[in-house]
Amino acid sequence: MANFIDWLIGIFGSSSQPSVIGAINWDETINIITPHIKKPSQIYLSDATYSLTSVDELRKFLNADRTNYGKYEAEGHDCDNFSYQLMGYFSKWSYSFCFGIAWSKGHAFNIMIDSNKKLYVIEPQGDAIFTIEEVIKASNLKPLYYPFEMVII
Ligand SMILES: [Ca+2]
Repeated sequence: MANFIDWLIGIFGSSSQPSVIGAINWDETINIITPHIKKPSQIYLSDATYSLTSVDELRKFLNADRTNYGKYEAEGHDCDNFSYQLMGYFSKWSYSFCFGIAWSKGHAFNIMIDSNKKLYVIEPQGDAIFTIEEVIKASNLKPLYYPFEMVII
């Protein structure tokens, strides 16, 4: 029953659409991600422009969203599934936000460019939000998230 309720909340959402606070174009998006990916050719952008929202709005969304409560199953419902699920729920609004999936060598997670045009890493298995600078500096975070090997937004 709890799983069914989680599923319903996931489909219909208990959160409202994050506020749109600006926009970003293709070139700006590429320029922000390129320094952090092994091969720039591995950046896949689906829109010419994206809407932006704030980290506060992202936090509100993450608090309402239930993806982080999913059960981890190695080679089953694992890191890639969590990241696809969170991107899916973040893609249900009328606006296409600059929110996507990234892979490092051994992990899949989410990324977002916020309304200050700063790049963030989001861990969909626990709702942690890190600036890209925090990821690069932290010896426990960097091997998990950096550098990116592929990005889809
Ligand atoms: Ca959550």
